[in-house]
Amino acid sequence: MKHDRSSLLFEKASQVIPGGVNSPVRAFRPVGGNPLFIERADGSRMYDADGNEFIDYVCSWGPMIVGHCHPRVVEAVSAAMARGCSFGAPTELEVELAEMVVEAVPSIETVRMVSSGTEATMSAIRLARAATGRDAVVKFAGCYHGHADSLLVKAGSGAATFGVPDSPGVPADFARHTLVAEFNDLASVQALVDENRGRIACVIVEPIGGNMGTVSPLPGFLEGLRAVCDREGIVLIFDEVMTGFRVAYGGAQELYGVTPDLTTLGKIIGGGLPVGAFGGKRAIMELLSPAGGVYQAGTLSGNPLAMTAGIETLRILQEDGFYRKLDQKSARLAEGIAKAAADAGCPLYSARVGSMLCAFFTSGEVRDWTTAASCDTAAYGRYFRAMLEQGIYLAPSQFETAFVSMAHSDGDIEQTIGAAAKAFAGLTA
Ligand code: HOZ
Repeated sequence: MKHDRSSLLFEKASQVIPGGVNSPVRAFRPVGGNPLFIERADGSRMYDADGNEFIDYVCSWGPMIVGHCHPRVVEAVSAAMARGCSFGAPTELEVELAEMVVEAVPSIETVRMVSSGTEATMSAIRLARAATGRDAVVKFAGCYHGHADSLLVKAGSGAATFGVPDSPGVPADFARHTLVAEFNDLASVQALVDENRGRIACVIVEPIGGNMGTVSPLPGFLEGLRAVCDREGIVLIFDEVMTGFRVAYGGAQELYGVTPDLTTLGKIIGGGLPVGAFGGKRAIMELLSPAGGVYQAGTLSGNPLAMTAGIETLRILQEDGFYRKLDQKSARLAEGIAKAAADAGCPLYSARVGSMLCAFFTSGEVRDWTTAASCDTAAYGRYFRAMLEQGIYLAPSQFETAFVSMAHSDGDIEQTIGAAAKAFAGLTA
């Protein structure tokens, strides 16, 4: 497979863009080689600048749940575009998407739109601090909540991949307000609460870890967080930027039946356009300006194109059996990959929640950052390259999630399992 044009573009990009990419996770450094430059996508497929075709399991890191360029989304956004891209004034579209979100997500009574997941988590934490009059934040090692200062502590995703879970540039004075617990370990949360009584504003968690690979919450973990927060007057924030409308229409909180005080959203609710949102209990949300004094703002918040893409995507998700069918496809894929690895004698832990998947290169169970970090990342790199050469586009890091979309056909899934079997055979040869 030729990558000449992508290589040339990367060389040019590196002259004018730091590291040649606009988000670190796009670089291929952890797996070797240069990033591919994408020209277009359609359904389950992406096409790069050299004309190579790939079955795409990155799905723009989650948003493309109905597949790329779904005709209904394209048509709706094109029509919205003709009416104007941005007004800096309210539109009916914002009300419509907000109503859909309030209806869908159990904990959300009111919601505010922003332009990215980072803005959503940053703003939710500010609200939690205002609501409690406390400063400290509890997060979990390996969870990633965007790149706001107080959240780049023991962070997952690119921060973990590139070995900077605690980013330079974050003042120690900010970082000292962030306390780190272990995912799936309630005792570690209780210990922090005991040591910091009356100081903790919020616990923020990805209810399904998606930025250290895919890590399920153990039974009782989310319920336990809810109980600790209730006991101590702490605001519980579910970061559902990745899981919202992904693992169920109402997100992980619907799937597990645990209700946070605040929820952050992004990715799918923008249908592939830049969107984030945060919402929750009315009493907390009403602290936001101009209803209250907590300031938060954005020129492109509630952008009409993004609202339109989100609304149309959510309408497609409401179709009968959508999540059941997506779950069946995803199960076939995860089971097929696990079997292929076992047949080849390749140690693999195949994790899946709904259409979120991860092939961890380890023989043990992955339940937190320590077990995720013990995976054989070099083996993942070899697997990634072998898959890419066979036309399968995976995330260029062990510590990310693969996403299945409704556009992935049975044929795509069979082709992917076949490619994985060859990749595993190559690894163990
Ligand atoms: N949460 C995504 C990756 N884990 C974000 C994509 C990015 O950082 O560019």
